[in-house]
Amino acid sequence: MSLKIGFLPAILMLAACTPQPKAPVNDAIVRLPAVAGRPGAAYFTLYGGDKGRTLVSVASPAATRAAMHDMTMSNGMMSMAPITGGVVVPANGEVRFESGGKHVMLFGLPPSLKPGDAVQLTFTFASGEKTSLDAKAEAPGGGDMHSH
Ligand SMILES: [Cu+2]
Repeated sequence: MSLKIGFLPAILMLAACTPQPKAPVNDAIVRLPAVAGRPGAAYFTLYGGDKGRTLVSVASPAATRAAMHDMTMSNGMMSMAPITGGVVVPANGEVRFESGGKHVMLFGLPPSLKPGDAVQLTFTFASGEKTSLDAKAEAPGGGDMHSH
């Protein structure tokens, strides 16, 4: 009669063992600039896979230039600095690029880009691995602390 109760924990354990996505990058979006001519920002999640990965650069054919930045707190002020030496993603770990943290600045995006458009991003890793994907352009929103 109470036999079925035993199945539930087994199912929960299976769910917790879901393997990491095979793709090194997921959930990519490009936040369009609020004012044409200002840089946009790309946000995404990096996955380390079995061995870990180090992201060394991100580029986009839609932008004249792309740069990885990180936000840091110093003396109570948020400031932005270029990321040098790559972003290390530990094996089976993940690193998120998100508003208020790490981000990729995209300079020189065409003013014709609108929300819903696809923006190609190419990620290069220290191993030589390269991957490209289409990030979805999103409308400018609050919460971006870019002062470029
Ligand atoms: Cu920036």
